[in-house]
Amino acid sequence: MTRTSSAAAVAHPNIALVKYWGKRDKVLVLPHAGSLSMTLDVFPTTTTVRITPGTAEDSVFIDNVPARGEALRRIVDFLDLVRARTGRRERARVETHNTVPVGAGLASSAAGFAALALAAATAYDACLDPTSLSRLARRGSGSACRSLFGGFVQWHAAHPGEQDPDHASYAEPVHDVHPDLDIALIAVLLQTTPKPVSSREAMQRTVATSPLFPSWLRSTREALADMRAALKDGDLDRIGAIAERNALGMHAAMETALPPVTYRTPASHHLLNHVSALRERGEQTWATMDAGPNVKVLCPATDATRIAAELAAASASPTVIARSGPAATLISQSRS
Ligand code: 2P0
Repeated sequence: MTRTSSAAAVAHPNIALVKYWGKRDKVLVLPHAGSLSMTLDVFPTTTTVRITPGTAEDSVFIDNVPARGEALRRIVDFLDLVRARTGRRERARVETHNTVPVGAGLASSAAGFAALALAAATAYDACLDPTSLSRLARRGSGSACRSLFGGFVQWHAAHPGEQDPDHASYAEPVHDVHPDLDIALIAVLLQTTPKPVSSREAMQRTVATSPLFPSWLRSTREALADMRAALKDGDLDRIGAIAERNALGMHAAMETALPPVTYRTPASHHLLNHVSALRERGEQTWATMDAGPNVKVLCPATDATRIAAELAAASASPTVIARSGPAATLISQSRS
C-alpha cells in the first residue's frame, strides 16, 4: 500500500467582521459565540508536512527558524491530534512560510493552522472533508477554522447543551451574499512587532474579569444575525457599522479586564478618529481591529486605492489593500 509522504497547503488569513473573543472550552476551543469573517486574498501562509519515519521527535521550522517554546508545543499537540485520529505514530517535519508578520494581530495563526490542518490531514491520510478540516483547524487556533473557506465565512458556536459540541462547532461559507457587494479591506500596518499579550491569554482574562464582556457577548449574537441580513442585502453601510461597533466593543471589554489588555496605541486611536472623520466627509469607511494595534478599514473596492493613499498619509504607515480571498488549497502531495 502506498502512503502519502508529504503534503503542502496554502491558506490565507481572515478578518472577522463579527469577532470571536472568548472560549467556553479551552481544550476543544469552543467559542462563547459564533463569528463571521472575510478571508483575504493577501498574506498567504504555505505549510509543508513531511512524514519522517524513524525520527523520535517532530521538527518545526517557521520562516526557516526552528520553532521552540509555546509555538512548537502548539504545533506538536496539533500533530498528535491528527495522529490520534489516524492511528499513525510517525513523526513529521513541518515547514511553514508566512508572508505576514507573526503575532501582530494580522491573523497569522488563522492562516497558519488552516494550512497546517490541510497539509497534516493529507500527509497522514486522514481523508477529511472541508467541514471536518475546519473542526480540526479550530483545535489549533479558533479563528483558523474560518480560513479553510474563501469569501465570507461563519463559525458556529455549539450550544452549551449540545451532545457533541466538537462536531457542532465548525465553519462554513456564507453563500447568501448580494452579488453586487464588493468590499475591500485596507490593512494599515502601524506596527508589525509581536504583541505583548497573546490573544489566547487576553481573551481568557477578558472573559474572567471584564464587567463589559457579558454585554458585548449578547450584542455579538445580535450582530451575527444583523450581519447575515446586511450581507444578503449587500448593504455596505450596515455591514461597516455592525463590524466597527463589534470591534470597538471587543476592545472596550478587553480594556476593562483586570489587568487591562490594551492593544490600541495612540496611533490606533488617531487612525480610528481619522476613519470617523472620513465618514463624516461622506466616505464609506469603517474600522475594525484585532488582537494588535493595527487598524483595518472596510470600504467599497472601487474607492480602495484612493482611501488607502489617504490612510497612508494620515498614519505615515504602509497600507495593504485586500479583497475577498480563496479557500485553503493543497498545492502538492507525494506518495511513497
Ligand atoms: C477573530 N481574534 O475573530 C478574533 C478577533 C482576534 C480578535 O481569533 O486562542 O488566534 O488560538 O483560539 O484564533 C485571535 O485569536 O485564538 C482571534 P486561539 P486566535 O479573528
